[in-house]
Amino acid sequence: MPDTNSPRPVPAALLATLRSIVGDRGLLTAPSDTAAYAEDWRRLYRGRTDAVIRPASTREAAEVVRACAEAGVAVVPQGGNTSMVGGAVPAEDGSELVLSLARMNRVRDLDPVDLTLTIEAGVTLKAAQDAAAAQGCLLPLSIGSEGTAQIGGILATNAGGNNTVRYGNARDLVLGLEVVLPDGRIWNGLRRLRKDNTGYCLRQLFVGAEGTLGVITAAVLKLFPQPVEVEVALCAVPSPEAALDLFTRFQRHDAASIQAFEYMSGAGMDLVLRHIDNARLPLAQTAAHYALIELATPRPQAGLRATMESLLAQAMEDGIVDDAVLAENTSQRAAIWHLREEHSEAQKRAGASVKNDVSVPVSRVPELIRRAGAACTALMPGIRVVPFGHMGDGNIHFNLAQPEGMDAAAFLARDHDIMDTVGEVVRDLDGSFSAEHGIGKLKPYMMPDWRGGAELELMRAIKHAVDPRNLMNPGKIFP
Ligand code: 2HG
Ligand code: ZN
Repeated sequence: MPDTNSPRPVPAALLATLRSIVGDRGLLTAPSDTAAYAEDWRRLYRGRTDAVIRPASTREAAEVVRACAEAGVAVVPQGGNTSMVGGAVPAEDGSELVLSLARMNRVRDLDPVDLTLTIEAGVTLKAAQDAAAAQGCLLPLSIGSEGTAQIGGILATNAGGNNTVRYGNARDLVLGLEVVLPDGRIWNGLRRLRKDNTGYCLRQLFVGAEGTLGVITAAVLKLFPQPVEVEVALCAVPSPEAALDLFTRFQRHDAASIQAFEYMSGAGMDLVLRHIDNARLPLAQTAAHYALIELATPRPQAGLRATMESLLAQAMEDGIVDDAVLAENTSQRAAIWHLREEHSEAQKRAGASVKNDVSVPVSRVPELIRRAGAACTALMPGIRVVPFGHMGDGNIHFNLAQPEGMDAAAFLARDHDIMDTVGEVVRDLDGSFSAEHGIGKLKPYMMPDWRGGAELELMRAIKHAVDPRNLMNPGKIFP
């Protein structure tokens, strides 16, 4: 076994070549500058790297990848470094270089007739949404880390988020891609066609590949008309079953207007109210379960307010909603979403947590919440069960916070036990062990069990065909 702690420095000649390609501004080598790129947001992994390379153009990125390939040095593509599974951290031995796309942050084109946005990988999701909104369009991808996460990383990891229930995942929004291949060639697939049926769909190979097949440098994304009516409600509900019933009622009434349908547990909301500044519950009292509903439409006078009010009034009469509040304006909408979006940060501040980004068929979400909760409590009495997430698409973040007072390291040492306990229930419900966060460095060990046989063999064959020397983001996805 190689000693992962003994350093394997990158050849000085390669660093000189890279500097000649990207210039001084494009190469960070001081440990104080590179450290933040070598550690993940959750602080599960701390790697080491001799340099962070920051190309300013596709041509520079391609030359960088070619130079690294010729030197046999592996590259870790990195966007906003917001991975929940350590998908963008370099190895501990310092043998890999980080390729940051942050300086490739231009909007190349926005066409409001074609409803397409051609954009470079380093643009943050928030900046991309704003660019679309400035032209009366909607880029319907929304995740908690959108101010930091970048388009390249979002596509490489096939991010999901809050609007999947209506618009699908990141891969459903991609029409075209530009990719630097592991040998430094550029594949320009930046086509903005709604129909293009020409053999294997290569762009979908790179979406969700987590940077193991190449570096996404630009993309063409689908846009939609900007909604003119938006309604957001926060509901206290008596049970996960009631939340599901509520979702079904909205779906039957007008599925096309559901922009998001999120579930939160009382435990998660309590952590947000305790740890997050400006978090205030706009309901009379706390509850054991909550649902957040967002309806939106580009149709004028669609009457979404009336829809929301009448469905919620009926739901209260039927006992599936205990209390509800409707946002009156944009800032109230943002305040309600703040309670949901700060769940990850609140859990981080509350101590160690083990995350299970899982999905099951939507109809089985309540059973997942109950059974996995009971199983985790049986495994570790006092464990704090904090499920929340995208109920409308079946993706629940079945997160567990350490028991109060327990040593964080002792809790984290049990992470596989906890993940396997949740995994057993998920498997029984025909679900997936990774719904939207991907595999990264955290979950490769689960791949043989969940995706073994022909599926994993095919993935390995593709990896070998595209990156035979394993120089693109090694150590991710594959065990
Ligand atoms: C979310 O939905 C993110 O907020 C993060 O996917 C979930 O912290 C998590 O587990
Ligand atoms: Zn999520």
